[in-house]
Amino acid sequence: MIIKNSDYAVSAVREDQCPKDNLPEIALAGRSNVGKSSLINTLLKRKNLARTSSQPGKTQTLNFYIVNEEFYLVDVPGYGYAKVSQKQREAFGEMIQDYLETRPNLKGLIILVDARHEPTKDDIAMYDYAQYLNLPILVVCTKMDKIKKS
Ligand SMILES: Nc1nc2c(ncn2[C@@H]2O[C@H](COP(=O)(O)OP(=O)(O)OP(=O)(O)O)[C@@H](O)[C@H]2O)c(=O)[nH]1
Ligand SMILES: [Mg+2]
Repeated sequence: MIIKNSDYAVSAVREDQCPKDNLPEIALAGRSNVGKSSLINTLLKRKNLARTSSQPGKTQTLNFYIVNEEFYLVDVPGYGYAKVSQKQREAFGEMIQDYLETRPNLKGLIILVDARHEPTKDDIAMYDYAQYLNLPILVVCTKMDKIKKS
């Protein structure tokens, strides 16, 4: 696919804040710090469109990026980040669950896993959950460059 243009569109924490132009969406889910925002930048050939950080917990809202005026990539807050409070974790969980379960525009989910480790319990739960929701899933391994060639 040729990326002709891309732009930040909107951030949302509730369905009524999501885009209303009825374009298809592909969301990125995965552990905090696994590289979701970085992958959006790489795919769109943009350096800093999605904000990244070496500190986990950077992305805290559903961030919509419009691509070719045709579809959205949706950056989702990461899971498994120990430093957020239990209450905040529950709120994140609810927001993500709401989005994944009720958003008709959502056509597929990219699940990112850190190639250096076995999938975590949360990774497996996310995969099972996406399957249960009948969402087409693409698993992407990140941080391959950190693995020794041998
Ligand atoms: N070496 C290496 N570093 C990566 C890779 N992908 C991401 N990173 C780095 O990992 C850190 C986290 O990346 P982010 O893209 O912010 O991660 P995120 O999944 O969006 O994290 P949250 O927003 O906290 O959920 C940053 O320092 C990135 O530069 C990769 O494939 N290889
Ligand atoms: Mg992020």
